[in-house]
Amino acid sequence: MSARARLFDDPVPELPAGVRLYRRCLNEQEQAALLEEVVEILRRAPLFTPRMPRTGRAFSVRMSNTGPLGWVADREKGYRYEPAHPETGRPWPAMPKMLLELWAELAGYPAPPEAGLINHYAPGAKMGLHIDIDEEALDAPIVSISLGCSARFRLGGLKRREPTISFDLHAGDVLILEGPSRLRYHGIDRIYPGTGSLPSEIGEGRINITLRRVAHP
Ligand code: MD3
Ligand code: FE
Repeated sequence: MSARARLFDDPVPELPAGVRLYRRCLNEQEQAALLEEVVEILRRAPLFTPRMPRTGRAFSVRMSNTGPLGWVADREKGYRYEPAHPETGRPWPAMPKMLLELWAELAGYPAPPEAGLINHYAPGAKMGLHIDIDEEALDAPIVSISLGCSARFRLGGLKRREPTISFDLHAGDVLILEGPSRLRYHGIDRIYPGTGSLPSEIGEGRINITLRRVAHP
């Protein structure tokens, strides 16, 4: 099988309740339009390197945010949401209309997302198994959009040691985590270099945007 065929035909295991995967939810044109918005956001709110609380160890993923709140992480104050960029001190750029529309269409939640966390994976970057628990509104889903290179995604249980399933996420895929799956462990094992493209302003690799409701409406 060719690399292209494999990219489109790779199997997805049966997904647990509360996990919805929309393969190629965004077509090429929509991906390009969204990436233009991301370029503009990153011009005003450059990617920063988050650090682990206490140890100060750097993430290999670099991040920025869009919307009234953004997820940040540093040695001193740990993981939290802030209204401004940690380095520029400026408010995060407004959430693009297309992201608000995507949330309204798919999330089934009575309030808009407050944070759009933008993760950039250069080749070699990964994200260890973790849970997303810094939001007060844990009743809201997380909507994740993948752009650029494909990546190996791992989804576990509610405890770190439970078995995991793995599948690939490709450009244009939208993954929704809700209800019983909202607190599952998950991570990105690796990206597949050369499987997708990002604008030159961003460089090689993968972008993931997660839309999050932080406060109870
Ligand atoms: C499963 N991002 O930003 S998105 C994150 O591809 C994060 O950059 C990964 O994990 C990425 O926190 C994965 C898919 C995702 C997001 C949230 C989840 C999967 C999830 C929450 C619960 C279970
Ligand atoms: Fe996460």
